Amino acid sequence: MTILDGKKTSNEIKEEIANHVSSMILKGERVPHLAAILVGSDGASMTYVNAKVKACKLVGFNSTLIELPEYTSEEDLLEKINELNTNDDIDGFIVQLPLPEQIDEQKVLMAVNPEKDVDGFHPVNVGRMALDLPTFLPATPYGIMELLERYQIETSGKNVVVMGRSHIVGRPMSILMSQKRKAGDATVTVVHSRSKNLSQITKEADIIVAAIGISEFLTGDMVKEDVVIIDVGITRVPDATKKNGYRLAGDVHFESVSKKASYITPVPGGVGPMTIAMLLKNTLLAREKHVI
Ligand code: BQF
Repeated sequence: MTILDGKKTSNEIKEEIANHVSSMILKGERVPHLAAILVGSDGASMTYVNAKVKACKLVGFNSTLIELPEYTSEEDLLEKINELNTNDDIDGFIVQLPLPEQIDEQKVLMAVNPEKDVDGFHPVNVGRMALDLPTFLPATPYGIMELLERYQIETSGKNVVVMGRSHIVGRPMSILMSQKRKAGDATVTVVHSRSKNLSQITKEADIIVAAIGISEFLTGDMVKEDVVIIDVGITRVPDATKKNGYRLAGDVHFESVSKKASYITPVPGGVGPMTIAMLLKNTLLAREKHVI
C-alpha cells in the first residue's frame, strides 16, 4: 500500500509556483494577486481562508482578505464582488463557502467575472470544463487529477466510482475522469444518497473517489483488493484527547480500507493540501491569462 502524499505533492507544486514567481520578479512583472471574501466567522471557513492567505505569502503572491460580518446582505456582497471584478490589481478572487443563509450562493457565484473565477464555480467555467475547453478547474478536483497524474496511476479504461454528486467535487470529478485527458478515459459511475446496492457497485471499482461528507462511511468490506482510494472527506469529529477538541476524519475507514488498497490518500494530508496548491495554480494562470 502506497500513501498518496498530498502534503508532499502540494509542497512540490508550491515550490514550482514560487520559482515561477521569482522569474516573474526578475523580468519586472507584477506578481499574482489573489483576493478572498469571508462572510462571517465560521471556524472551519476561517481556517481554510487563512490557509489560502498563508499559502499566497509562501509562494510570493500578493493577497487580500476581505472579512465581512455574518449579517452582510446579498446586495452588499454583490457590490464587493463587483469592486473586485473591476479592480485591475486583482487577478483572481474567491468567495469562501458556505455563505450565511440570507445570501443566495448561486447568485453570488454568477456575479464573479469568469476571467477572475479561480475557484472555477461560475456556470460559464463549469460549462467550459464540461465541453473540454480551457478553463479554471475547481481546486479540489484539479488537485485530485494532479495527484493521480503525478503518482502515475493508470485511469484509462478503469472502473471509477465517484461517491457524491456535489457541484464542487463529485460532479466535476465524474466529468473530468470520463474525459479524454490526463487521468481521464475512465468508465465512471456516480453513486449518491438514493443509490441502491452500494457495496455491489463499490466492490467493482478500480478507483473510488469518496466525497459524501459522512465520516468513515466506506469500509474495508465494501472494496476489492488493490483499489485506489481518494478520500475527499474532512469531517470534524469530537475528540477529547486533542487540544482543539476535535480530529479530522475522512469519508473512508482508513484502518480497514488501507489493508486492501494499493494507493490511498490520508486525512489530513491528502486531498486537502492539494486543494490549496491548485487554487494558487489557478491564480497564476489568471495572472498570465492562460485560460479563457
Ligand atoms: C489537510 C472545504 C468543505 C467545505 C468548504 C488541508 C484543507 C483541508 C484539509 C483546506 C475545504 C477543504 C476548503 C487539509 C479548503 C480543503 O491537511 O487535510 C487543507 O484548507 N481546504 C475550503 O476552502 O472550503 C471548504 C471543505
